[in-house]
Amino acid sequence: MAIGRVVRAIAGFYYVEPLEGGQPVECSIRGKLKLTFESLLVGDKVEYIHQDKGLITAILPRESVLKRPYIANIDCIVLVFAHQNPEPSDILMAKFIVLASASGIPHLIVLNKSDLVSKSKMKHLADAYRNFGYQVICTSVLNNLGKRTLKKALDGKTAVFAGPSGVGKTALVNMIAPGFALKTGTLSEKISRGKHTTREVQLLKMNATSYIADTPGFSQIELNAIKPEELADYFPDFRNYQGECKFNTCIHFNEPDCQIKKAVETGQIPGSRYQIYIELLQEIKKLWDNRYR
Ligand SMILES: Nc1nc2c(ncn2[C@@H]2O[C@H](COP(=O)(O)OP(=O)(O)OP(=O)(O)O)[C@@H](O)[C@H]2O)c(=O)[nH]1
Ligand SMILES: [Mg+2]
Ligand SMILES: [Zn+2]
Repeated sequence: MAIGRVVRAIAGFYYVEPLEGGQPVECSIRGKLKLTFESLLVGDKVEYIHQDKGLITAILPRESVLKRPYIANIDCIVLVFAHQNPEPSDILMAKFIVLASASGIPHLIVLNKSDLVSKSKMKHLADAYRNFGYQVICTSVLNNLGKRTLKKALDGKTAVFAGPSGVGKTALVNMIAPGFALKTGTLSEKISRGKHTTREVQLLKMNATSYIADTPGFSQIELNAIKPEELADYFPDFRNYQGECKFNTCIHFNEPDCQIKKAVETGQIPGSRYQIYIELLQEIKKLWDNRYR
């Protein structure tokens, strides 16, 4: 009996990398086990036997599950966006960040393709998100900007790279771990082929204690797991004003005596930031209204 980690899952086969390192073993799942669990995910730690064939005999308890990308036992979400090509959208970024916050898993923001914008533009975007309370690392695969900082941030962790297609998630993995030589694709290739370059979630072992998962990009984000009254909790820059509103059920929308709205009026919270909150709130409200109609 050995213990390993699922690093890939393809068509009912699971590639299990021994915890102590070495080549992944192609495994199937013991029939009896199949009846007792919903799904086996990349990232899961398992017991397996490897005789002539590999067979997974038990799944170790999960520490965490991320729904999108679907992966287990992650302790850091790296939200990757590009300074340009594709242009970053505040709304899309906010949605990614809200989902990551709601998962309870620590997360940080990487702003890639820094070489495509001026230094001041790069700093402007990064500082905006830093001021909201997020950790931000600017990177460029072209000139290795941020390489050391990113490596250090991920050391000893199992991190997943998530973000829209074409922002350079795979290119960043290659920058940190050139040995894997993963396939990247230009934006125009992605558009003309209508598909993403990375097609599956794959966990890569960096060293004895660090893993990185590369994942396919996505930009359709449904916030249906978020309740309207929870949303403000995922805006760390709102935290100072929360709990001070007249109604303790305040969602900072139409209510009177709202401290968040007051902070917007006095300029402590930028109006543009509040607008993003409202846009997300309305989307979530619509989802909930449809659900309970
Ligand atoms: N100028 C510049 N181009 C970059 C940088 N990083 C990645 N690219 C390019 O951006 C394109 C997309 O990179 P990928 O790594 O395939 O993007 P991805 O996020 O993995 O995309 P999916 O796998 O489709 O989700 C490629 O042509 C890369 O060469 C960067 O820092 N600067
Ligand atoms: Mg990719
Ligand atoms: Zn309020």
